[in-house]
Formats: sequence, structure tokens, C-alpha cells
Amino acid sequence: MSGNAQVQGPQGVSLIGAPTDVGASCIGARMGPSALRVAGLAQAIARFGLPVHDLGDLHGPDNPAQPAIDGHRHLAEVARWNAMLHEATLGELRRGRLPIVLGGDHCLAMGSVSAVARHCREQGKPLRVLWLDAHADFNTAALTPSGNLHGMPMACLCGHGPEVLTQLGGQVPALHPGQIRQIGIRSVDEGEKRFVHTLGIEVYDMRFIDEMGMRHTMQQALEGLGADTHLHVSLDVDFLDPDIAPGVGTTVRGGPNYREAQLCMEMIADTGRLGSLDVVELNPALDVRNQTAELAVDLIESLFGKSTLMRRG
Ligand SMILES: [Mn+2]
Repeated sequence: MSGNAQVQGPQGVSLIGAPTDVGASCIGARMGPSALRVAGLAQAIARFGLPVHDLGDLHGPDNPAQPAIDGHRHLAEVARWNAMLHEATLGELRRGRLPIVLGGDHCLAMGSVSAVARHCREQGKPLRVLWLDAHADFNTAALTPSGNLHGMPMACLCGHGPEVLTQLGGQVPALHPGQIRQIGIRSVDEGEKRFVHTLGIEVYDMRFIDEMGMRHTMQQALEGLGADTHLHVSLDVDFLDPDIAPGVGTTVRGGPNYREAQLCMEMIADTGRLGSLDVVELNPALDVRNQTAELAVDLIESLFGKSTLMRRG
């Protein structure tokens, strides 16, 4: 992994707010973008000398709070939000900027990651997606107990799901299993587990992290990056242990602690390949004094090289 992030890196960072929880059963993630702004995300990134453009929030359909139809809840609304986010993300990438999606629930990765994949195809760049999450998000209508689309973005990106979602990026599938690394997984439905194995996804679950440590985990997950590989990080806040990140609707005990999460971010920063980021599932209604949003900002600072800069300085 040679190269110089200063030379090859983005010309700036764009914040794209996507205030919606149409893909979740627990509402509140629609307030995520505001909480991240209040926690000082733009100012924190600007300290690294990168221009930050806050594009404000996208305006999509309300959460209609309807039951699932044919195994999907709010399919039309999810499709609309993701079509908008796809366009916004693609636009920023084409301007040479590093987009950060402020979610919003994790269904939004369908729009953002499909845009990143499309951009990488156009540029002839290899893509790797790091999926930091307690869940695999590989459900389908046939497998899902709930129909909530925030449990399905990985499946849809790999071409398994309703056409209106799998085709967002103009090519099906948007992603190939070999481009994906899942980290922190600890809650997977039975059918979903079989599906993940069938597709051959590289998964570093909590058992692996417990046994091998975060350092070895990240070395493996980041192995084989090329000089021009685009690294996309999809950070579901439920990746983190609920002791440090209570502001999430789908907490699962036993996630990475503060130091493990920091090391994860620092090792990604060390590659100098970060090209785009989703921060999703932050639910301020469940948070305590905005501490989860502040933690997310703290981790994003490390993702942009805070501790690396301190080391070299
Ligand atoms: Mn997720």
C-alpha cells in the first residue's frame, strides 16, 4: 500500500443528510443528521484542512408506518430515498469529493454504495466495501421476519431483492461478494446465515475479533488493496458496543469497545484509501446527551487520520 493520500486524496468532503427511518421498525433515525451536525462533524473534519461542503438534507417521503406488503415495508418510499441519495452521492464523487452520508437508517446504503460502485466502474477503479455492523443485512423478502428494508441492503446490492432497488446503480448486481468485508457481525438470522455462506462473503464476526484481535482482523480485511482502490466504509452505529453507543434502535451486546473501534478506524485511515462513508442508524431519541453522535464524530476523526497525524507530528 504505497502512494500518498495528500496527492491522490479527495478535493473536499461533502456531507449529505438523509433524514429518514423508512427502512426501520423503530423510528428516530430520521434525526440522525441533525445530531451529527450538533456534535460538530463538519468542524471536526475541517480541522484536517479539507474543505467541507454541507449540502444540507435531502427531502424524501415521510415514513408512512405501514405493515409489510409481500415481505417489504415501505418499498416505494425506500426506493425514492435511495434514488435521490444515489444521484446526490454520484454527483459529489464526480466532483472529486468524498461523500459522507448522514443517515438515516441503513437501507440508505443501497443508494450510496450503488453510486460508489457505479463511479468506480466508470473510473476503472477497484472497490472494497467495509461493512461495520452487528448485523449482516443480507435478508430478503423470503428470509426476513420483519420486512424492514434496513436489514436488506447487502442482499439488494448483491442483486437479490426487488428490481427497483437492485437496479439503482444501472448494473445488477451493483456489488460482487468479493468486494465486501463484513466486520463486527454478531446477530444473524438462520436463513440469512446460510445465504451469506452460499454467496461466500468474507465475514469477521465478533468471535473472530475476540480470538484474533482487532489488529489482525483489520489487517486481513484490508489485505490486497491496490494503489487506486476506493475504500467505502458503511458504519452502522450498532457495530459499536451498546455500553458506549446507546443511541441505536437495534443494539446487540458484545460489540467492539472504544479502543477496538478506534483501532479499526485508525487502520483504515492508515491505508489512505478512504473514498466514501455512510454513518447510519444513529437514533437520537434513544441516545443519552448526544453521546453516541459525539462518539461517531470522534471515530470519524480517527478515520480521517487524527491519531496518525498525532503520531507523525
Ligand atoms: Mn446495518
